[in-house]
Amino acid sequence: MSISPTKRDKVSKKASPNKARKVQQGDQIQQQDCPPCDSLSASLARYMNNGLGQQEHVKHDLFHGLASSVKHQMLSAWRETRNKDSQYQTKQVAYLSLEFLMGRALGNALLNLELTDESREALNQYAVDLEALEGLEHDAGLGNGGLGRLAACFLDSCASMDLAVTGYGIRYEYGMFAQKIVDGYQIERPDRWLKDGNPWEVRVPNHNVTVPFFGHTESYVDKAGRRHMTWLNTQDVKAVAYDMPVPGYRNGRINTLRLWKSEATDDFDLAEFNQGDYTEAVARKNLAEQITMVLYPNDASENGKELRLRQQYFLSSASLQDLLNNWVKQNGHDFSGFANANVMQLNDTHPSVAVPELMRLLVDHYAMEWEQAWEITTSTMAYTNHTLLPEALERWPVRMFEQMLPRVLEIIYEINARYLDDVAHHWPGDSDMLNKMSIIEEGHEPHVRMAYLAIVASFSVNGVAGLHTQLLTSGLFKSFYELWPEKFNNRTNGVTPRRWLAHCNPRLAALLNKRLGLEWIRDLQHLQALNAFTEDKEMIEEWQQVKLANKRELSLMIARECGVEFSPEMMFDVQVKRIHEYKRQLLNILHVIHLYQKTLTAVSENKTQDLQPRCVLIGGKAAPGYMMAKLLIKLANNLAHMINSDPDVVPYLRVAFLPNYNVSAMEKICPATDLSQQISTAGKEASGTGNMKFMMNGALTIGTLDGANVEMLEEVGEENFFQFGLNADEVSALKPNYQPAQLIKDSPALADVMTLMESGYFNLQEPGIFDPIIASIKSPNDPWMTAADFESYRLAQVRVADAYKDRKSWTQMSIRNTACSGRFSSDVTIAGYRDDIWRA
Ligand code: 26Q
Repeated sequence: MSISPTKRDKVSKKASPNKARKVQQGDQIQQQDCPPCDSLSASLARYMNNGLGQQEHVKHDLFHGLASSVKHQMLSAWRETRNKDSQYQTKQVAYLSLEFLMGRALGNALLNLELTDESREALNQYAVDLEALEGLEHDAGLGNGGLGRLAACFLDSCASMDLAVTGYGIRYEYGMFAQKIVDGYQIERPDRWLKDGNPWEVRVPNHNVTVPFFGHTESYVDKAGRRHMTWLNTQDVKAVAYDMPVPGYRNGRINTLRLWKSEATDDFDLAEFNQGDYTEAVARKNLAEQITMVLYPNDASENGKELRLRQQYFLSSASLQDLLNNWVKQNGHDFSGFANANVMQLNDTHPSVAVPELMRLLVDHYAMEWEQAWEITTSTMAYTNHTLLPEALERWPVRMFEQMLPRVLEIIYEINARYLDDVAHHWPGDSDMLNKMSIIEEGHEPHVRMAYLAIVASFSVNGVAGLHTQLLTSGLFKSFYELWPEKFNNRTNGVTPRRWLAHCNPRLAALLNKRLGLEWIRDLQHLQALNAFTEDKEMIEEWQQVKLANKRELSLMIARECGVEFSPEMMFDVQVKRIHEYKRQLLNILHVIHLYQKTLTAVSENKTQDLQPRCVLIGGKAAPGYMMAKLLIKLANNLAHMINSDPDVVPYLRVAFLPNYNVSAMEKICPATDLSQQISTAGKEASGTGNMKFMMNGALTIGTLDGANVEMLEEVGEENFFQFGLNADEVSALKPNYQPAQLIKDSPALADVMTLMESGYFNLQEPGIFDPIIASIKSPNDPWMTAADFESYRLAQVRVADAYKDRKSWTQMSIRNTACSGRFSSDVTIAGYRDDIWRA
C-alpha cells in the first residue's frame, strides 16, 4: 500500500502528537517497479533475466536477486509499520549507537519472515542451495564486538516484540578490519563491505540534514529583547539517511535501522570557490566524506582522536534533527508532548554529545527557554554503561570542543554550572566534591568527562549485568548514586534466540521443535521444559548426534581456514572474543602449554590412557595499536604450530587460531562447542554476551565470577558450571600485595610453564619477542592477575576433563545449560528496558 499525498494530508490535519511523523517517514520507502504481491520465485526470475547472466557470477547474482526480492517483499509491511506507529500514540524509541554489528541479513530475514522454504523452492531451478548463497553475503561488520552486537540483538528483539524502536547509526564505508594471519602475526586488511552494493539498504535523500562544525558563536538580542546565541561561519556537512529493514519474528513489523552517510554540501566552502580556489575547495570536500569512512577498531578506548569526535557529533546531531523535524512537521513548535512520545537510549557515552546537542537545537533553533529544554532533555535521555575500566571512560580535550563544536561547549559549561549548584547543595562546603564530580576535569589540559555528562542529563543510567551495576554504584559512579539513586538500574544483557539458536543451529532447533513445539523461539523460557528430558535416553542420544554433526561442520571450516584438523570425537574447547589482557587469553594459553607438557610426559611414560583428548580453538581481533594483544595472537599461533606438528601430541591435543573471527564465524562455532571459556579477571568484563550464545547452544562454561557469568551460574547451578578463580572483592583485596613470583613457585605446573616460555621454546626464530608477556605475568602490578588464578583454573580444567569422560552425564549437563538459558534472551532484556526505562 502506498501513501498518496491526499491520504497523508488527511492524517496530518488530525495533528495528534505522534501521528504524521511516521506516515511521513513511510513515504520515503519508495514504490519499486515490481508488483508488490510478486512471489519470491517470480521476482528472482525477473532479476536474473534482467542481468547480464555471466556464468561466473551466477551465484552472486542469485544472492543479490534473492536479497532484493526479499527486501521488496518487506516494503509494504515496512510502510505499514511506519503508518501504524504514527496512527497510535506509540512511544518512539531511538537507539543511538556508533556500532551495529549486524552480520549477515539474509538467513535471519528469511527465518523471521517465514520465507526459508519458499526461497529454497525458488532456488531449485538454479540448482543452488540456500546455504551456499547465504555464505556469499558480506558481514555488515559495523561494530567491534559486544556492544555493537548487543545493539543488533536488541533491534531484533524490539521488532519481534512489536516495539517502535529505530536504530540510528553510521554507515561506515569500511567496517571492522579483516584480520589475516601472516607468520603468526595479525595483519589488518580493509573491509570494503559495500563494494558489491548493499541489497538491503534504501537511500532516502529527502531525510537529509546538515551538521555544523567549526565556526564561532555570537550573541544577539531579538525584537522582544531576549538574548540568544548563534553559531556562525560553520562548515556544514550533509547527512544522508540509508535505511535498513529490521523484520520482527513473524509478526508483520518491520522496524528501521537508519545509518547516516556524510557528504559534502553543494555549497561546501563556497567562499573558496568564489575566490577561485576551486581545487582546494573540491579537495576539502573529502573532509566531509571522511567522517563516515571508517569504524574505529578499538573495543576499549582510543581517546582524543578528533575524527572520532566528529563521528560522534555527526551521528548525534543528524539523528536528533531527524527526530525533531518529524515532530515539528506533525506538531509545529509545540513541544509539550515531546517527552512523553520519545526516548533516546545512548549506547555507552559514544553518542553522549547528543545531550548538549538536543539542548542546542531546542534553545537555539526552536527558541525554547533553557528550563523547558532541560526538562525535555532530562526526561528523554537514558544512558547504558558498558565498562568498568576507568581508562575506557571517554574524555575529550576541551580545546577540541572549542575549535570543532564551540556552541556545544558553551552549552556543556552551562549544564555543568547549573548541575554543580545541585552538588554544592547536596555536599555543602565540600569543594573537593565539586572538582571530583565536575563534568569538566581541570588540569594542564582540561577535559570533558562524557560519562558524567550522560549521567547528569539522563533519567536512567543502567549497567549490563548484576555485578557490573553493583560495581558501578559502589565504585566508578558512587557519588552520582548517592546524589540520584533513583536513576540507577540494572538490565542484564541478552542475545536474540532467533539468530543465536533458531538460525545458527538448525539441527538443535529441529530437535527442540520436535520435543517442545515452536513457542521457544518467541519465549525462550519454554526451554525450561527440557529439564524433564535429562533422563530420556532417546533425547540424550539425539542431543549427542546434533553436537557431533555440528562439530563435523566446524571441523571443515577450521581445516579450511587454519589448516588444522579438528577431530569431532575430541572435546572442543573454545575461546573467541576480542583479544584483550583483561579477557585473559593468556591464562588459556598458559594452560595449553601445561597440557602440552603433561601430554609429552604421559607419552614418554606410556600413561596416555588418562588424557582427555581436546581441540582448543582461539579466535579474535586485536586493536591495531594494542601491542600486547597482538603479541598474544603471535604466541597463540606459535604455540599452535608447535603442538600441531608434534605427532606424539596430536592424538591428545590440537590448537587452532581462527583468523578473522566475526559474527558469521560465531554462527558456526557456538553450535559446535563443548566447553566455553569465559575467564576474565573478576570485576573487569561488564557482562559478556558470547557466554550466553554458547550456553544457549548447550556448551558448558568454565568461568570466573564476572559479568553475566554470575547470573548464568545462578540459573544453571554450580554442578553444571566450572567456576574458578578469585571473585571481584578478592581481586581488589589482593591488589596491594600481589606476589606473582611466589605464586609461580607454589605451583609446579605454572613454574614448568614459565620455564619453558623463558627458554624461548615458542620463539626459537625470534629470540626475546615474548619477553613483554613473560614480564607481565611476573609483575606485581599485573592488573589482570593471571598468575593468581592459574592453579584454580588448572584444577577446574581437570574437573572438565573428568566430566567429559562420562559422555552421558556431560550431555545431561549440556541439556540443562540450554534449558536454563531462557533468561538470557534479549527479549527478556528488552522487556526490562520497555517496562522500566522506556515505558513504551
Ligand atoms: C572508544 C573511544 C574511541 C574509539 C573507540 C571506543 C570504543 C569502541 C567500542 C570503546 C568501547 C567499545 C566497545 C565496548 C564493548 O564492546 N563493551 C562490551 O559491551 C558488551 C555489551 O554490553 C559487554 O557484554 C562486554 O562485557 C563489554 O566489554
